[in-house]
Amino acid sequence: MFDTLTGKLQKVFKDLRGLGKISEANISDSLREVRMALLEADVNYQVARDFIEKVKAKSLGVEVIQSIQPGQQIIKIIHDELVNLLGSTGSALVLNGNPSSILMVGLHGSGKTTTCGKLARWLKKQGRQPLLVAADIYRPAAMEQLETIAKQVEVPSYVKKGADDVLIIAKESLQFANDNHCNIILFDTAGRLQIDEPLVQELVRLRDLLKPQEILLVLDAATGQEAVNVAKHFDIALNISGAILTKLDGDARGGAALSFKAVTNKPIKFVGVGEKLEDIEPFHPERMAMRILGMGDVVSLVERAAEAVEEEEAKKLEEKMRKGQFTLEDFLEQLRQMKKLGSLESVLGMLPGGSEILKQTDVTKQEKEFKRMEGMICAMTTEERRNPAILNAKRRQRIAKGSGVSVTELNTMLNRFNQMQQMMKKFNKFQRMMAKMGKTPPSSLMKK
Ligand SMILES: Nc1nc2c(ncn2[C@@H]2O[C@H](COP(=O)(O)OP(=O)(O)O)[C@@H](O)[C@H]2O)c(=O)[nH]1
Ligand SMILES: [Mg+2]
Repeated sequence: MFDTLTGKLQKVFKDLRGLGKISEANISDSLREVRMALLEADVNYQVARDFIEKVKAKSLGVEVIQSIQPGQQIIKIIHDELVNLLGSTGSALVLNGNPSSILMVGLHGSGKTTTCGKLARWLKKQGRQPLLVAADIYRPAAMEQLETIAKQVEVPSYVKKGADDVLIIAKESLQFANDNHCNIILFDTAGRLQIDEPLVQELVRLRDLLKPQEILLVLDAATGQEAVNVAKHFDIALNISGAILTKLDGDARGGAALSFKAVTNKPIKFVGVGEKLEDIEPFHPERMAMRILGMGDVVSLVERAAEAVEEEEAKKLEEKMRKGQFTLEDFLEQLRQMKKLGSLESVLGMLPGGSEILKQTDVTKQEKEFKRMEGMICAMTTEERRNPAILNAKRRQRIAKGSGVSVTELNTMLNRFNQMQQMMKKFNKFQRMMAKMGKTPPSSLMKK
């Protein structure tokens, strides 16, 4: 479904993902590509333009969440706007009549008759008693088709071959429904190759007689934007209650699905995803957006981070970081080498699960080592401390002697020191992050 669109968007997202900063300049290329992808998917021009404008405005005004990359936030914004475009929330059928009636309308070949059968099957599974009514009097074959489908899905049908007035069929079917305890009547109406006045007149008369709870326009999604033009006409003529998009399993590019709501302001209620009678699904904008983007992971990541920040529960985020990237072991590894932080015991004691680790660690031995390290560093000149690269063999011998250790031990310490510097870089980043979140940086907590 919408493979080409998904492929194009994913390519854009690859570039966006690593984006470190959002500015009009550095997102405009990506947004242009998103717009091109939408247009190629046959999305209505105006709809695509509005979409990009909204995404742009939101992206530039976005509040930066520290723990995720700005580019990922833009992907989330695109997702949210896509959900809006598709209709925000799912729309259920309104079936509060006794019986309820559903008028299925649409052009020839859009999938009306098939969809009537699918919907009847679906409603039956929901515990309803549907009745299928053949209200296409112009094509005897259409009546037979509906009759066959009704048998396949095991629901009753009202088919009156040779009838020449849909209003009579409609009235009689109401009686039939009553006699057979059916509480939802699905009318399979006639189509045309193009919407025309006689068709509209007939549908209007049917509508006025039945006062249906739903007038569902069956639209072939493969016809792209053209489907939206058709929808506009049907909506003006009949005031439809929603649409069922068919053939989304085929080479539909997405244009119809993505433009329908924006153009008609009516919801898509179901989608047809195959020729078989079980191939129908209630339409969920959220799920459809996820499918189109193929980016569920990023979206939920941003959602989770945004939630945490929204709640201003920096503590939670902190814990998350510790649980996630920042394992206690990593941290401990650093702490072991960071003499300046204070007593190992006090530091570990402050960490979740730290007391457990304390039990397993030979703190005294560690602290002793810290002391020796301290001694070695003290035996260095300021210049040597600032720039260990100048430590040649002669200097090393002097320092080892001065601090009472072997040269090997000094060398080991220097190697460790090197590693420690790398670690410290990481740790500083952590501290800065904590400070930004309004938490006391660990170093000031830890200094006693
Ligand atoms: N692949 C696919 N084919 C469908 C779908 N819905 C309907 N069709 C096919 O579209 C053709 C026309 O369907 P039909 O119900 O007779 O259209 P109608 O003229 O509007 O009543 C048939 O061959 C159906 O099998 C769908 O969701 N997916
Ligand atoms: Mg038909």
